[in-house]
Parts: sequence; C-alpha cells; structure tokens
Amino acid sequence: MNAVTENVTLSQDLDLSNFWMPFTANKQFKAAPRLLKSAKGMYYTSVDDRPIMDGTAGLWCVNAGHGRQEIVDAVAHQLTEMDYAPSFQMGHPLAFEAATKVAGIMPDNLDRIFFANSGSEAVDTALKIAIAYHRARGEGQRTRLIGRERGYHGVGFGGISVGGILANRKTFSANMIPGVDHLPQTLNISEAAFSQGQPEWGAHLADELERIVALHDASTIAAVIVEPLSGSAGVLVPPKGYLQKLREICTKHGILLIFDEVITGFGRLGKATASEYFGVTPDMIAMAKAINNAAIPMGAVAAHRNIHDTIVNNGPAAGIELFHGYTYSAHPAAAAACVATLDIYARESLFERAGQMAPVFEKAVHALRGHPHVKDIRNLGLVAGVELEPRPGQPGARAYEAFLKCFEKGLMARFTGDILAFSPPLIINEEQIQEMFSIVGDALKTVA
Ligand code: PXG
Ligand code: PLP
Repeated sequence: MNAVTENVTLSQDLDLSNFWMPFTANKQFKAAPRLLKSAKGMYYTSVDDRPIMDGTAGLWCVNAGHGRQEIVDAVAHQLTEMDYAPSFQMGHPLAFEAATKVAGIMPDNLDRIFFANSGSEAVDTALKIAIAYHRARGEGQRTRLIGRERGYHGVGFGGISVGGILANRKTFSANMIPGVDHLPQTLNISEAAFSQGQPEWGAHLADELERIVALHDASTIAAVIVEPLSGSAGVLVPPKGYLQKLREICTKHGILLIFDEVITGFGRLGKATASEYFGVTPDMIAMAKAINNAAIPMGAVAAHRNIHDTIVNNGPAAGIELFHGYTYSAHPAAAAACVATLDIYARESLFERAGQMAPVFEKAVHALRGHPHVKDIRNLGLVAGVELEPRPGQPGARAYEAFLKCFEKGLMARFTGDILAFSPPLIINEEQIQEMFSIVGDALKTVA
C-alpha cells in the first residue's frame, strides 16, 4: 500500500482533473493514481521509482519491448526531416515502403495496405471497403455485416455495432448502424475448462453462420468480421476447426471474411498473423498496435488485391475511387516507426521466439490452477486469460483487486470483468515468465 500512498504524494502538484481518462474508473483512479514515468525492455518504472514488469505489452501493443533505440532514431530522424506530409493526392516514400513491408508478412495476396491510426479506424475502414467492394461488383444490396457476441472491434459506431461487448454497446443501443447480426461467442467453460491451446469443443458454432445466412439471404450480406482469437473480452481461443468452417461458409456464399488482428497481429501467436498460425486466410485483415510497436498511433487494413482492384478498376478513369481516409493515414513518423519495428521483428526473429516461448508460458499460467478463485485458464501463443469466480453480487471486483495487488507487487496485468489477461512483450524470457506468474499466484492468495 506504500506505493499507492507515495504515488498520491508525488502527484500532489499534478492536476488530475482535466484528463478524462479512457476506459478508466476515473474517480477510483484519481483517488489513488498509478503513474508510470519510463519504460525499457520488459519493465516500466513508476513515478515512485518501482520497477513494474510489463505483463501486457502496454495494451497488447509493445511487442518488441520498450524503448527500442532503432525506433526512437527512425522517428526522430523522420520528424526532423519532414514532420508531416498529406496522403491525400500526395505521398512520401516511407508510406510506400511501410506498405510493402507490411504486405510482405501478410498471407497470400492480402497485399494492398490502407493506413489508419488505430484499431477502431482500421475496423471502420475494413467494413467500408467490404461494402464498397460489393457495390463496385454490382451487388450494392450486400450491406449487412455479421459480427460475434463478445467481439471487440474498437469504439467507432461501426466497431461497437459489429462488436458484442454489452458494456460498450448499451448506452448507444439506439444508435447502432443498421443491418448487423451476430454469431454466438465460442467460450463454454463447462465443456472446455482449462483448455490448453485450442479447445476441442465448439467448431459446430460456426454453423450458426448458415442459420444467419438463411435468415437474411446471402445476397444481403457484405462481410463477417471476427477476431481470430478474442482478446479484450477475456481471451477466447477459437475451437479447433471453427475458423476453417467460417471460411468455407463465407466462400460458399460470396461473403467477405474479415479477421480483426489488432491484437493477434505481429507475432502474438508465434507467426506474423493469426491467419498464418491457423492456416485460414481471410479477405481482409485489420491491424494496429504492434504494427509499429505502438511508438506512434497507427492502424492498417490489408485487403486482398482483388478487392482493391475491383474498387479501383471500377472507379472513374480519373478521380478518387474510394472516398475514405484520415488526415494522418501513413503519417511519416508512424510509417518510420513501422519500418523500424518490422526490421526488428525480422532481425530478432521475435515471432518465432514467441512461438518457442509459448509452451513455457502455457505451463506457467496453468500452474495457477487450484489457486484461490481460479475458475478457468485459457492460453495460446503468448496470450493467456485467468478467469476468476466473481464475488457474489460484485462482478469484476475480484479481478480489479487482483490487478491492484499485482501492480503493488510489481506487475502490470489487465482485467476485464473477472478475467485477468496476460500478453507480455515477445522478448520475455523464461525467468521473467516464471516471475510474472509467481507474482500473480501471490496476488491471488491475498485477494478476498
Ligand atoms: N479490434 C481489436 C480486436 C482490438 O483488440 C481494437 C480493435 C481497437 O483498437 P484501438 O487502437 O482503436 O483501441 C482493439 C483494441 C484490453 C484492451 O486490454 C484492448 C484493446 C484496446 C484497449 C484495451 O482489453 N483492443
Ligand atoms: N472533423 C473536422 C472538422 C475535420 O476537418 C476533419 C478532417 O479534416 C475531421 C473531423 C477528421 O479528422 P481525421 O482526418 O484526423 O480523422
């Protein structure tokens, strides 16, 4: 508790009132703030000079670890050379270089890259491209979008509409975009508790897509969007065969399949993409976060070249083909960070490293089975979720307390509802994996 008290002292000169914090319990936070001041490698340092192990790669985004000098140098150089250049009717070489590098690690033919500045924007972009694609093909009636329960696709109106997290939707329920339906979510603890890797149970849930298609008719459906592995909702690992079935059904009905890889992209599962890991190729991939190690905001969509060509070739001979883009699409500093980051991933074989560490990580997290309150543990690659039995009448309170206890003991974790989530930088070593879950184990023993 000392740490928290000291933080309050340190922040006495700091006015906390103006910053309306995102996805934060503002009142609770400002009463006992948790402030970080620097970061290097696997660790943050708090304002009271305590090392805090980064168990979550920031918000699932700092995959190469903190303070990478090559990225710092690339961004500093770029800002000195040219701070900003428009991407509307103008360009700069690094934007093209970044697109080529990203395309180079995408699955076959998903090599046309549209830049945005966040995952939410990447999702909006992918949904709009799907609708524009069908229209360009002369099937303008294909506008319906299918998401999934418990899906997280950011916070834009498109993203919350196809998303399936109630808390993010209920305030805005009357304002959702029309023509959306949802697949059922795939977690079933009574059938697949403590699954290591992909659960055996649940592939049949993909057949629900056939039911939805029969209800609305395929001719009205533009796209299905899913996270190949759901992160935000509490680490829901796809059942074996599930994604393959979704792919087959989409192909059969001419529906585009979009993978939201904002979390799974860039090595989280031991491959560049979850698509590559699962051997299932969607028509578009939305990404962000680790695309440039989160040094500068950036998101992107990788679209199959046929999607790009259909929209661009059916557009006017002279004139804009797709009325979409952001002031900061392919921002020079973000593009510089992207190129430097992808070079680090390749040079250090970080995706392979994540794949090699995954069994160690799996064993360490499953050793928490039997600890107080632990109801389920799920993992894949370098992602794990530890679901706790909720405190009666106080959903989320127990995981919040566990998160605070971890922070006091020097570990940054995430929680959503009563689920703790872990997704460390891919540079983590075996000793740090053991340290991380031993802190979690100790924290759980002290949680009421
Ligand atoms: N899609 C997915 C699959 C995501 O995980 C977004 C879209 C939105 O990205 P932006 O950059 O607009 O936030 C995300 C973001 C958490 C957590 O710990 C997860 C995200 C963001 C913040 C916190 O649950 N995912
Ligand atoms: N709002 C106004 C008034 C604008 O002029 C613009 C962009 O020019 C936007 C919103 C969109 O901003 P961005 O391109 O950064 O998404």
